[in-house]
Amino acid sequence: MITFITGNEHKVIEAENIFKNFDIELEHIDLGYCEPQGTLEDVAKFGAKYACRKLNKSVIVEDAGLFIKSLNGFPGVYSSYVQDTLGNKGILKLMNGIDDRYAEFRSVIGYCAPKSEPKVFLGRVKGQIALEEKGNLGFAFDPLFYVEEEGKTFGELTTEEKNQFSHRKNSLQQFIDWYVNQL
Ligand code: ITT
Ligand code: NA
Repeated sequence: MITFITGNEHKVIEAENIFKNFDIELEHIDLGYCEPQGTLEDVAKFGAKYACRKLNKSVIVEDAGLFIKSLNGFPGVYSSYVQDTLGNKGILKLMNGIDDRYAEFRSVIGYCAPKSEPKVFLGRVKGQIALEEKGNLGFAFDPLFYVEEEGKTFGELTTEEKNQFSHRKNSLQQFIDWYVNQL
């Protein structure tokens, strides 16, 4: 069994939906830990090791962010803070008049097992910052994140649809491939 440490219910729903296709049992605990300042990888490694040692269980944590090219990667590692302060409206204001709207979501899964060191798995997905928020099916930045191939924002995709190709799907799939292989 693997324990997913997160305070974000939406992540849990997406992860459960991905794990159900594999023979891996997932439980969820909201441990609440202090995140160090650093890259997504640093945060995921730290969190996984901390939770693993604390619970003496195999755990995964995830650190994610939205990286906007024309803003030099902002909000990036500050995504959580920016979502709670500027919000999507604030991002749209920053993007006002900017033509290059390329952005990507990144998700880093940190995994740690008792007596081992943590490992990380990076997933990404490419998109554009939409001109306005669209859809209410997702969470946080989802209504802003437009995917050309779908002709829709993440906010307009169901969990099933988002899970076909999202940053979280990509990082979790890499983790699962590795995990299943080392069993
Ligand atoms: P944890 O407890 O797992 O850390 P969190 O919500 O703080 O949950 P992150 O730090 O990984 O998650 O995420 C940074 C921000 O990016 C935060 O505001 C998230 O809501 C947002 N975010 C992460 N994944 C997202 C997704 O798939 N769609 C939209 N927004 C997302
Ligand atoms: Na977080």
